[in-house]
Amino acid sequence: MKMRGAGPANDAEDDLRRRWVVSISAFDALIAGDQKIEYKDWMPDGYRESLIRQIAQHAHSEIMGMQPEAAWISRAPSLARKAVLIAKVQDEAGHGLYLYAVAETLGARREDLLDALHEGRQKYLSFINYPTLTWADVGALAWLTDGAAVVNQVSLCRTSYGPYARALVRICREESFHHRQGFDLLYTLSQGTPAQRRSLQEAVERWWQPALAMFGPPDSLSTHSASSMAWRIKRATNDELRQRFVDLCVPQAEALGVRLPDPALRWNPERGHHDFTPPDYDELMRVVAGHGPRNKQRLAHRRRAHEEGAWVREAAAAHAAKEAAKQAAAREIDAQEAIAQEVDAVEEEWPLWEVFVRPRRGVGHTHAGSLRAPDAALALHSARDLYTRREEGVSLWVVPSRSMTSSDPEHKDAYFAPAADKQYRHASFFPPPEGVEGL
Ligand code: FAQ
Repeated sequence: MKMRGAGPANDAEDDLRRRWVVSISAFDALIAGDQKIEYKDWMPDGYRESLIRQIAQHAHSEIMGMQPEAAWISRAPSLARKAVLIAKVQDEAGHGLYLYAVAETLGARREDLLDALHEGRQKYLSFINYPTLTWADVGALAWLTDGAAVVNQVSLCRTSYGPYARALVRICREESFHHRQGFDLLYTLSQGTPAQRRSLQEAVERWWQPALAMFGPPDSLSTHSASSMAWRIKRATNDELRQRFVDLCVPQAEALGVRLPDPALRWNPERGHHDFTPPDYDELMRVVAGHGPRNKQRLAHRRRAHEEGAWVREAAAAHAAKEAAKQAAAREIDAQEAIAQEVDAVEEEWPLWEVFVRPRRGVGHTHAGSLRAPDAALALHSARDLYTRREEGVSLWVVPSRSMTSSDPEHKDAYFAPAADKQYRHASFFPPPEGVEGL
């Protein structure tokens, strides 16, 4: 029963609350049933914000991640390696684009996300702030950090947000090429000279820790893992993924003949996993805070690239506006054609007839007007009702309008203007002699 005094405001609040309960139950049921949430679905604000945060950082990492390798494109030791590196760097730009587009489905604006990156308000993964000192670093970076990215992102392919999951399936397919070509590069070095093998070992030593740190802080210190796991944004914790990565790397390192730089690294038969030294989180936090060896250069380069690319964005926007105007004009023409087609259809079923009435015997039929009718008999009936209701005529003609040919209004002058040079056509041109009549 409704309480006395419960006004419209309370009704509206109740309704809102009821709808919210229905929405959150539907959302919880989808998550519990391991179903995907799509962008039109209702979702809690926290879920949306957490996704935007993670996806934006992921996108930033992809486009920032182009830099350590792009520096080696001009120095690649063969055309084949150069082509592969170009393709990889281009893929990373592409991954950034897929991911910014996913963040946009959640209501984020790409310009805002890029501003946040450029102003240091949003993070990107710390490994990007380390230098690629030698060609072997290019291989180690790809083998280890792309390897870590694959481990993380294969798990994220099952994330609960549909557009993110679908983008990740595509990204993972490309990342496995990145990972593989890195291993191939290192394998080639491992078969080379002692100096090449040395550079391989040194590069792996430089990249092992940054790769381990890609999985984030330990679970006990992770800010977002609990909520992200509950919402199934993340499908495995930071430590679970890190362990998976180490277990995969050990046999690959053996194939490369390279030593992973961790004295504590060994197989633990009881756990069925390798024990290893976790990454140095103080260092991770230092680098994330902007004090890594390349933070300043990477961000400065990124800002410069963004500024230098402004004309491309402006040109693309101008082109898009022009195309939109063209399409609007085409739509207008389409609309006109649709009207014309409609008119044609009416014309087919209910053609137009011209009505001529003879007012009395002995005079010609004169045009009285037009009407629509499906056939001649009905046109005649209608013409009688319309034009001779008051005994205006003694005879009627109905003629299909389309059977009539008329002069073109544009030819009015040529057809009808009195020809000044043909006055002789008028009788008045020939004045009769005085006194002559009857002419
Ligand atoms: N560096 O509470 P958690 C690629 C931040 S790149 C910097 O555990 P969460 C291209 C974290 O964001 C691969 N920051 O956070 C490439 C959070 O900061 P916030 C890109 C880090 O989100 C490859 C705070 O610490 N892949 O493929 C790092 O639950 C090779 C607390 O951490 C992805 O981004 C770090 N290492 O878990 C190019 C995967 N770790 O937001 C060239 C998607 C943590 O509170 C060569 N992301 N932080 O300010 C994820 O899976 C997650 O976001 C984690 C972090 C696992 C990174």
